[in-house]
Amino acid sequence: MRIDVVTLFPAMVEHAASFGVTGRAAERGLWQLATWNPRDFASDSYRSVDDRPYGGGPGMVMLAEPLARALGAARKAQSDAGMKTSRTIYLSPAGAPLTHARVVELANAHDAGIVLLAGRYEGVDERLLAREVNEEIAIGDFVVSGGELPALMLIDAIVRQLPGALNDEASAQEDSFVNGLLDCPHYTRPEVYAGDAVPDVLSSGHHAQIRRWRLKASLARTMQRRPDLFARRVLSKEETQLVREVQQENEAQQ
Ligand code: 4GY
Repeated sequence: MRIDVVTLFPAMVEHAASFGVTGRAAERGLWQLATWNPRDFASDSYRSVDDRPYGGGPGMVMLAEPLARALGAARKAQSDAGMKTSRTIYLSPAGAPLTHARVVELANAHDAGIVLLAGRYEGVDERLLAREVNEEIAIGDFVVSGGELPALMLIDAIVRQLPGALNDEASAQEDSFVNGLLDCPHYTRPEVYAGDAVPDVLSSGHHAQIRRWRLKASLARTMQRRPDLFARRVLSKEETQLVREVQQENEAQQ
């Protein structure tokens, strides 16, 4: 997997990606990162990358030309490195909401290069986006100051899906969203913390009961916190029974 990021802050992306799961996966050769600074592709002596918006208003807009050159250099580098295709993704709140399913699709396209465009200021000249961007993705319904953190979040989500990236392969399969449910609660030592004990079943060693408790806790949480996710979920026979138990327990509480 190769990911190239076009950004005014290449050090921010390279540094953040060098830690933890993404850093280790790069050391293991599971993915390669390269960054491209549009400032290095500017055409004037000031190395301008932005200008005032047509129509007026606050802030600045990123110039199309340096971005087009930087994207071109990123794609050429991907092609030279043997990638069959390059897909350009722009991170913006106006994009399609990112889902775990889309992350898995991107992670499975091993020989397809990914080019991420991280914007700054008020955004990017629309003509550049129309010509050069294949897909616009939002990581949430909120606004941050630049596309770098969203790009890093997308990178982290993709890289942790690559085989060998996690020390325990099973852990990626147990995360929230993998089976359309939120993750269950987790506990570690001490067995009693601040007068609060760990649920008995988790120290019982009874694996079938532990699995059932965790599935039930995931269902209860998803119902409570994410009714939208729960509504889309097709329940197995066992899950239907567990949901019934959760509802009965909730009624008994009221
Ligand atoms: N939310 N999801 C997001 C964002 C801010 C381009 C500069 C988001 O993906 N990106 O908030 N990006 C950027 C957008 C112009 C600010």
